[in-house]
Amino acid sequence: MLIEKSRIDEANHQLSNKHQRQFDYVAADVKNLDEVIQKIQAFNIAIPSWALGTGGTRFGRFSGGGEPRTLEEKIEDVGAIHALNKSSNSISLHIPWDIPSNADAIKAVAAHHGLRFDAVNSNTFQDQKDQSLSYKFGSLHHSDKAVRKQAVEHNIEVIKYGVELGSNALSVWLADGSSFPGQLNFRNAFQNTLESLQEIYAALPQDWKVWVEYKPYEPYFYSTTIGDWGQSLLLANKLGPKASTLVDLGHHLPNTNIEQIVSLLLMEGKLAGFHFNDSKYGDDDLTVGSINPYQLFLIFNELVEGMDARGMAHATSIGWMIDASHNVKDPIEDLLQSVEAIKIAYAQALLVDTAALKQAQESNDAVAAQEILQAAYRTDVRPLIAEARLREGGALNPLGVYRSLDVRSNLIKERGQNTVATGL
Ligand code: PSV
Ligand code: MN
Ligand code: MN
Repeated sequence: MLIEKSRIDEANHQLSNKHQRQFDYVAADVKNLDEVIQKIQAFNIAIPSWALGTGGTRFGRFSGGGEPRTLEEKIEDVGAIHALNKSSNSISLHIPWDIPSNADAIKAVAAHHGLRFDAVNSNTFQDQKDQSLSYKFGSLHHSDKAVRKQAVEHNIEVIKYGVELGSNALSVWLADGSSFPGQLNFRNAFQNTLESLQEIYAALPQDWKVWVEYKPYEPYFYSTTIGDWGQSLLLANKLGPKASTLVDLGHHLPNTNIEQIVSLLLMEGKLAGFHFNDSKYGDDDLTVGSINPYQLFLIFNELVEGMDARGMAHATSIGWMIDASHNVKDPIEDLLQSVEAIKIAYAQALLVDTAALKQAQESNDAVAAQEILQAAYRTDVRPLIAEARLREGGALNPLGVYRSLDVRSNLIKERGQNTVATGL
């Protein structure tokens, strides 16, 4: 264990009076206070295994030191995050970056930290050594049936690893696309993708799901075969009830109205879940809430309203995951910030006066609608989240405890300065 519970308790004790004052102030105006706190307590966000190392750029990579060298160490890092925030109770693996050589042993390490396995991710966007056919021109959409077969088999293998670990969803992101007009026949590429996904779908265990991620560009720059939510939804509808659309916030062209997309996917029962991150330009994978927290709040407002309308449990009906990684911050600190930002947006959305908003919408009162949304958005909900963490046994100030315990320096001593976690 990287973080002793007694150290968290000591730190909480020191902050206790200040917290109580701040909590009482905001709590006085919250209707259904206990229900709100309980919902925040139940809400967890999965951590991707590839976010625990410092991300590289096209131009270089600068290790922060003490990065996890093995899957066990990645799990240990997520365990530290969860011990502090009590909101990150699962890890999402990317195969083959994270091959579990002994599933039972890996499951035991995870259980020791109170963690389970979220969706497993396949990787057909890189060639692995010993791989016979190349993905240079795509994988599931490839013009060559043999390449498609290899990629389908990889996805089926990923499902097998997931089954052993107790996961129940396969997340598929394809880099498949083209960089020049004329390079690709769009319809053939789409049909090939559909057929390949149908083969993967047929291999899903009864209680499994497949989540189809979309992205408009990168690594190819003219077309992407699953480029937007329309293409993903088309595939998901053709595949069947186990298939749905995964929304990665960074996978939209600038200024796209993501909250509207989310609302309609939810209406159709086809919202698989999220890859949370933030961005200024494209798939920047920056810390959640660091650039556009209002957009995040508006997304959560649609989620809460749409889920309540359909009677869906917020915490468990869809997949909640971070997908962020960059080369500036300590990854554990970055992930603590991202989880906090997600919970802030969620808590603010829980405070929206839905009855008043509905009335404003029905009477076309745009001024009142804005006031209602922004009253919730401008509420400082941090004491509510801290209280929920406290009730779960976490830290009032996770980042503060992480820094005061010097966790990173200890990791560097144990693992070394020039460590490289597998991932991008
Ligand atoms: C692609 O940009 C992506 O968002 C997909 O989710 C991948 O699985 C992940 O990043 C890691 O490369
Ligand atoms: Mn993603
Ligand atoms: Mn991405």
